[in-house]
Amino acid sequence: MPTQQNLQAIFQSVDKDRSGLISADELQRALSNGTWNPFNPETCRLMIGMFDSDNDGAINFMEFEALWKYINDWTQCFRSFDLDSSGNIDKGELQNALTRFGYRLSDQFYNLLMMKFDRTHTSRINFDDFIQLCVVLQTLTAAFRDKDTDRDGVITIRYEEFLSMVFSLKL
Ligand SMILES: [Ca+2]
Ligand SMILES: [Ca+2]
Ligand SMILES: [Ca+2]
Repeated sequence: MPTQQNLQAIFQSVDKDRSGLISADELQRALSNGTWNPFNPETCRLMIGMFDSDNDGAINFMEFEALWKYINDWTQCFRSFDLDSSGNIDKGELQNALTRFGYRLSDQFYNLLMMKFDRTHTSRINFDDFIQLCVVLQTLTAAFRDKDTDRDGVITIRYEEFLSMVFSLKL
C-alpha cells in the first residue's frame, strides 16, 4: 500500500483540472486495462458510485483512499486469476475465478457472460470489463438473495416488484 504522501501525489496526478475532486473522466484517463483501448467508462461510473460517500458525483481525497485500495485489490485478484499471464481472462479462467468466489453457474451462462462483457470481441475479458462483470454479478446476486428468503434459488415476484428491484440497483 502506498503511504499517505504517495497517495496524495497519485490523487493530484489523477485530478488533472486541480479541482480537488476526481471525476469519472479523470479516473478513466488515469486507469489502464493493459491495452490501448480506453478504460471502460461504465466501470469508472460504477466505482465512483460505490465510493462517493457524500454523493456529489466525484471522488475527494478521503473517498479516493478507499477507491484506490479497491482498484489495487482488483489488480491483485485479476493477476491471480490470469493463470497463463496473458493479461486477460479467458472463459476457463473466468469459470475458475467465479467458482472461487462461490458462484455456481452453468456453462451456458458463462458463454452469455463472455458475450456480454468481452467488449473487445476477442473471447477474452480485460481488467476493466472483469471488474464491471464482477460488480454487476455481485449486485444482481445480492438483490436476488434479498428476495430469496428461504434460500432455494427460486423467487416469485410481481411485475412492479421486479421493476422496483431493477430500478433501485446502483448499476
Ligand atoms: Ca478534477
Ligand atoms: Ca464525493
Ligand atoms: Ca489469461
